[in-house]
Amino acid sequence: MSITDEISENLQKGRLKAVKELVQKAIDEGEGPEKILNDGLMAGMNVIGEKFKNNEVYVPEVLVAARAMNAGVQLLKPLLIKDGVKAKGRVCIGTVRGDLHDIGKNLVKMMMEGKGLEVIDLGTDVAPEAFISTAVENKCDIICCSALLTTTMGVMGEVVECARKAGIRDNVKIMVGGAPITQEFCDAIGADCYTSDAASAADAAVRLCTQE
Ligand code: B1M
Repeated sequence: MSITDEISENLQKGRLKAVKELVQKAIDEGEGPEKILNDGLMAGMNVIGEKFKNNEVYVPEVLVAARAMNAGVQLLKPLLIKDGVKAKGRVCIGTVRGDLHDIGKNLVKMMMEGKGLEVIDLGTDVAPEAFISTAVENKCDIICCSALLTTTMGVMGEVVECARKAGIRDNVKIMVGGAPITQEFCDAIGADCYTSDAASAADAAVRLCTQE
């Protein structure tokens, strides 16, 4: 079994200590951080997600797997973020109102910081008004919204509408993402950019901040 498969297996069992040890071992052996993230941690979390959907595991098992995932991600963080990169722009990010999923949002934040963007993290369960007031107060170039639930993705449309009502729609870009989000949805709510994963989100954000 490859080391990334071992990481995935242990993450699925919520074995935080083993996941940390294996991630560190993979790093020490020279495995790339993106490969450890994608083939190890995220692969394991996808299996848990499928089992959750099929009622083969329940919230407590998902939570311990999420804890193990976070522990592994923390070890990868310094490798995914390059030091000393000059800020290319400022964004605020959050998971929308009613939604507590933050692992993907945290990955997007990490990748954006790695590309030299200044990121204001609003956390989870963020009201549309909070995105707007933060963007205004901090002169953000982009508002980034994450949603993992079909029941909360509609809040992204409210963020776009709130930005319009506040008169800042022409000054701020709005990026959306998360498992249920699609390009069609992004177009339908009038957001500016959809990306399916954290690395593409960071690339797109740099493009949006540097193009005038
Ligand atoms: Co939840 N949950 N959950 N959950 N959970 C899902 C999302 C679900 C798909 C599981 C399933 O049924 N298969 C399902 C949603 C169904 C639906 O709406 N269609 C679900 C449900 C139903 C629920 C509850 C309602 C369960 C309940 O209580 N009955 C509940 C809701 C709580 C709430 O939010 N109000 C709930 C709770 C939880 C936990 C708390 C137990 C835990 C969250 C812990 C945490 O985040 N701290 C949890 C988890 C872990 C999951 C799964 C298993 C994994 C999510 C995850 O972290 N994936 C998930 C199943 C799945 O997705 N396979 C599931 C790893 C992460 C890296 O991926 O977040 O997709 P993701 O991020 C990706 C991309 O989407 C993208 O980049 C990331 C990686 O490159 N991305 C962006 C994300 N945001 C972006 C923003 C961007 C661009 C890209 O631009 C701004």
